[in-house]
Amino acid sequence: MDPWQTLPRRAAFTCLLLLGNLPGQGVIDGSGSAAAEIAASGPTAVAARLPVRAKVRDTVVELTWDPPEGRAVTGYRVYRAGDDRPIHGEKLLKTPHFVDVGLSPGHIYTYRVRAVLADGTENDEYRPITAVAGFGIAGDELLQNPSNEAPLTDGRIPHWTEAAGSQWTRRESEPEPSAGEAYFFAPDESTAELRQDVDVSAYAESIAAGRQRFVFAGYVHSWDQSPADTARIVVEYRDRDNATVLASFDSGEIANVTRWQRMADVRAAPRGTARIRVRLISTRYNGSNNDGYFDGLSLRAVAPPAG
Ligand SMILES: [Ca+2]
Ligand SMILES: [Ca+2]
Repeated sequence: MDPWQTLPRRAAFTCLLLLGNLPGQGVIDGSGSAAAEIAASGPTAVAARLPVRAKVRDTVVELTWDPPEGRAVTGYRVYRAGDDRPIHGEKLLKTPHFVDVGLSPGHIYTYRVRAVLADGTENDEYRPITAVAGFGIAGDELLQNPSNEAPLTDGRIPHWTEAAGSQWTRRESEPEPSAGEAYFFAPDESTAELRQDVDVSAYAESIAAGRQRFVFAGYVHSWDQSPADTARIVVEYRDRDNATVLASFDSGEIANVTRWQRMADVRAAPRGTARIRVRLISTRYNGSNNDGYFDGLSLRAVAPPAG
């Protein structure tokens, strides 16, 4: 029997990997072990998940998928990320097809498809798909720790570099996060900057051809005071030597004291782009705290529309 099948679902296990030499096969220098926490989450954890296809137009995304094999399906539901209710209301979709309309060009939409089985449960076998209306299908998230959800490491935010200020941290309330449990915040600095460089050399060929787009999105918020502190995001497309900025998006200083304000940028990477730097800059104009906040960041490559 496949040993993985015997693990209870939705439970965590410690997996111990032992390295050593087999008799007569001295290929490993020494021996050792490593432990890692893994989670058992049923067959989908080990089987390839089913694809969802998308055609992307300016204000419309058309989704299609195949029924799961060997299962009786009574219908389907399609969700947008962050929504608890299906886009199409309570009525099940009877065919593996859905058209989402009235979208905003340049906005990012992530869809989750669920097959509803005969017993009424939802089958989570389909891979989520992310589309940028008007541009195409977006790839995997390229930023590490993009929403500041990872625990601090030695008091620092993992995967981000403090370019100015040394107290960047996770803030969890007042205001509530835009996404998840926490957001980016530099408490006591007058000017603070946090940055992350993303290596995009994997896209060198399409960048050289001038046809590789990337989409950036993020949210900013400020504390309600006057004048208010500001949040600014700069996204720089930099060359191989990391010396020249070939193109950039600059939100300018934003002081939105009432809600998380979304900003987004879709652009073709200039030829020669080798990395993309995301810079979070907060500036204090009032009080002791620097209250420019950042959350829900995203940087993804965009594949051209299919068909
Ligand atoms: Ca967050
Ligand atoms: Ca302040």
